[in-house]
Amino acid sequence: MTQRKIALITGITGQDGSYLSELLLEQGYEVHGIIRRTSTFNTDRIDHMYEDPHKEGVRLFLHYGDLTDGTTLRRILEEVKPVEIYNLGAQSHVRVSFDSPEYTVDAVGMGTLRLLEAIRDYQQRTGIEVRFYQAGSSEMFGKVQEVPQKETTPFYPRSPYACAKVYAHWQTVNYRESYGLFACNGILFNHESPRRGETFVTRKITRAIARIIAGKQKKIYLGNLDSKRDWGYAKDYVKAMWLMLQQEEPDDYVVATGETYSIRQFLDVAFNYVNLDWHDYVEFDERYLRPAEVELLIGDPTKALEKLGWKPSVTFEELVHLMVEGDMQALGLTSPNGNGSHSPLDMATIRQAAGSM
Ligand code: NDP
Ligand code: GDR
Repeated sequence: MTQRKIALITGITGQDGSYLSELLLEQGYEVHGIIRRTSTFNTDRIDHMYEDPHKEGVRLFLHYGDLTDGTTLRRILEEVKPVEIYNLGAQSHVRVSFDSPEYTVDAVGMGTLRLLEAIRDYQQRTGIEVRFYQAGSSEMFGKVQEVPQKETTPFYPRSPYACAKVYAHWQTVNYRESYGLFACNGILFNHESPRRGETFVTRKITRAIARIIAGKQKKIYLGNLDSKRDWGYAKDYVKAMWLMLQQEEPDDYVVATGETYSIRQFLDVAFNYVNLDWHDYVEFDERYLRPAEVELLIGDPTKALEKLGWKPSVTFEELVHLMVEGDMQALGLTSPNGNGSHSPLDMATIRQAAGSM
């Protein structure tokens, strides 16, 4: 009998953590996640997978911890004995990282180092070989140096968040080269879904559309509409994370669609879908501008396509529609185009994508 694989995920309550947990559970893994203690529940996105740990056959377990608390990370490793670790935990909002730079760098940069150090000791002491995934970001490319951006494109981070991710990236490379750790950096471009955090621009827009239709909101206030992003579907992207850890050799990979669109274009597709004109609803608020902006991101995923056999399954238009439908459904609304029937994605797909929003 082969032994069940044990995976540990930091950031399990986030967008990616929830989709990755679903994927790993489907693959037969035992999944352990680190959650932060909060005064209100923060497990909405994973509640649909969670079962009472006293029941037999349960394969999803949660542990209190924090990337700023190295002692707890070490204790969790000892208890859980994982063979794959996915480091998704982060203060992941770029704008917020300008307001809270020290905390962001502590969680994102130092947090990764704490985890890598804990893994080094744990691996040495137990002899268990660990595979490590680091959630790197296209934000590391920052100011445009090359188009499209690929694994060899120089980094030019433009926020405390991005600087911390660059630090975490190089520490991960360093642990691979210094200690032979099976460590991979995914350099993931923006990926979205109905489970995307409500303050990221895509979800902010699709949620506002549903609320406008429901009469709960009149306007939406946004910042820079000219920046361009390479937007993919989160569920596709967590598959790439898993694939990286199934290869013979550890490596770093760009994960992207190879297409880029501005915030204006996102607004066009999202509002057109419900037959509204965004110019009637969108207002400018300088609060949402960043001290330094990343103007253009477009990734070259050739390496992931060729080596991992990965490819995106959802087009930009489909992604936007999926998100609008998700938010409409959450408010009990149906698309004015007839319950989304003209959508290229059927309602079962939308329901499954949304899971717990
Ligand atoms: P989310 O913001 O949705 O989730 C972040 C997760 O990290 C949450 O579970 C959050 O917990 C947890 N977290 C926050 N601070 C800490 C901390 N100090 N210690 C432990 N856990 C913490 O992010 P995504 O799911 O979108 O992204 C996952 C990872 O991928 C992040 O590292 C992000 O920076 C990176 N990334 C994301 C991209 C994207 O487009 N989504 C693109 C490239 C990289 P809580 O729920 O309690 O807040
Ligand atoms: P990003 O995502 O910074 O790319 O980071 P976000 O959706 O926050 O911003 C994308 C672009 O939209 C512009 N923008 C606004 N952004 C927000 N959040 N709110 C607004 O009101 C608004 N108006 C305009 C921004 O200026 C920006 O140009 C995301 C995060 O998930 C990171 O953790 C991840 O590493 C990167 O994607 C890849």
